[in-house]
Amino acid sequence: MELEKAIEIVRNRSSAKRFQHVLGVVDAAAMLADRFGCDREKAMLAAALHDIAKCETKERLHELMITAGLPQELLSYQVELWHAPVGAYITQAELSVIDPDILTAIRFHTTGRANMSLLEKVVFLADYIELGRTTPRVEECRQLAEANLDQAMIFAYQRTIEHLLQQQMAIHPDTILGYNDLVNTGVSE
Ligand code: DGI
Ligand code: FE
Ligand code: FE
Repeated sequence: MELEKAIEIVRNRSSAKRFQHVLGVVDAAAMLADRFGCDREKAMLAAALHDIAKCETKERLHELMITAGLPQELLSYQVELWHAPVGAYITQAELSVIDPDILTAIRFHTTGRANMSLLEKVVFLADYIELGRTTPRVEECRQLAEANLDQAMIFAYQRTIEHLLQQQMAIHPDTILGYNDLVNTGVSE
């Protein structure tokens, strides 16, 4: 699928604010892809599509989680986690994208997971650091991302997990597994 076409489809399914975020993520993904040797076209396409389901209603997301047979355990977590697997599903079912790298990058863009591919990391981090983000300390994360993808990922995880703890929100196991995997890298048995 062509990037321009994907962007147009997402524009039609998003609020103006969400669409601006998506454009920011596409830019950030291109930059990170070049920097860390990831396929630029794939990174930009996955970034363009990552929040394709974000503006669906909670009811519609819930319905798709069930009818598409997506992981039901997610239904016991915040609705924020549903748009990622639903987005991957819509991308495959409605846009006929079949590239598994792109689909998993969309599917795991919110929680991450253990053993993330380079493309998954690029989309996850681009989502966190895109220039429209005003999250506290995001500038420190952008600095880390200048040189070290994994250190920037760890920083993003630290901030997200801190936030979830502070808000007394559940932490999905994939969030923990993604964080553990990054901090364990390089530690031998
Ligand atoms: O869709 P975006 O807003 O661009 O960003 P996102 O897909 O990373 O979603 C961010 C939201 O997801 C934010 O409110 C925190 C939440 N989140 C991330 N990891 C977890 C989580 N929420 C829960 N409950 N558990 C998690 O592990
Ligand atoms: Fe998202
Ligand atoms: Fe996003």
